[in-house]
Amino acid sequence: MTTSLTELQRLAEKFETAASEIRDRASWEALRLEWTGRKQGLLKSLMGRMKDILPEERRDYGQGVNRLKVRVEERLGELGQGLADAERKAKQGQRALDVTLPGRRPEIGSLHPITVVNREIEAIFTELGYSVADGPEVEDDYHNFEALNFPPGHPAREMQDTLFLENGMLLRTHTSPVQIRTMLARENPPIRVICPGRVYRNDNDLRHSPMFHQVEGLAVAEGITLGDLKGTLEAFVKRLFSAETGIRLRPSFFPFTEPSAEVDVTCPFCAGGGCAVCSQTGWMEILGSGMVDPRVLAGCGIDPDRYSGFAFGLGIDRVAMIKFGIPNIRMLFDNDERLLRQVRI
Ligand code: 2NM
Repeated sequence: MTTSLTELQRLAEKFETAASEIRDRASWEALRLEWTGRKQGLLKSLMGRMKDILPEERRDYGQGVNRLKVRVEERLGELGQGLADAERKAKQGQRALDVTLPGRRPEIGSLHPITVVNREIEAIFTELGYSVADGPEVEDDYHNFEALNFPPGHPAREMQDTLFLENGMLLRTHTSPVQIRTMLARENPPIRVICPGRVYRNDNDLRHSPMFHQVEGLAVAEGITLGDLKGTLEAFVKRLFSAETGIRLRPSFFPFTEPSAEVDVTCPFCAGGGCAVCSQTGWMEILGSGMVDPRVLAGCGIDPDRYSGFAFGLGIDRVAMIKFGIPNIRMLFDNDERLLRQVRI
């Protein structure tokens, strides 16, 4: 045998050894490139040597290179197929569904304390025959102040309390404008409505958040008295806190009610005995209320000589803090899951 044929023989054996050692895609790819690479592949350069071979040996040499090429391609194909099969099997193994494993329990969310209290309040008043209304959070001066009998220079209208927008509108400072809109829209009393929602004030410290939640209630009909207000609020707080809860009314002032009263409830923590939460007074202030001022009724097209009404308002956030023992209003708006997890209904 000539040198070049011996050389081919030696290379073929080298290939077989290398091929038998292939275990993974990377070494297979390296071997494939080494042998069949279009530019630098061994087979290519063996072909290129043809012109240096003695003319009488060319035929044998050519055939030898060709046989080697066929063998290399066949073996690489075989190995490649084997690797692909193994890869597919491994993937299927990963995806396999083990039906004997226990199911994954879905994470159950909880309602925000404000939502819980809001729903409770809506349920109580719906049972008492009230409907629930809502309205815009961006309001105008008329619905937020003027219709509620705020005089032009009233301090509550000032910048330090109200958040004004650049277009002359404002963020409602209470939900009373919804009650005004309700009175304006209805043909005639009786009206019984509560208006829960977000309200805004230019206040931001440990006890105040610039956005908070209110519910206001309104009842207008013939012959409504302060006694109706008192009985309604008493029934309400007994449902909201407990049957033992009592109320007391203290004279107060609001531009939109006359007379007006602050409403205290017996402290839900000490049942009126006095504790740290109620500063030893036995009472907690939670509501503002009063008989709707005749000027407000008249402004909404309701004859104050025929109809009277009471109204009240309370902060939902404050009630949620009391009911769930939340010490800081900020905790209501931090979205810390640890707080949300503790509120279970
Ligand atoms: C309160 C306290 C007292 C109130 C009055 C009205 C309306 F529109 F009828 F005049 N709505 N809400 C009212 C009365 C609200 O919140 C502390």
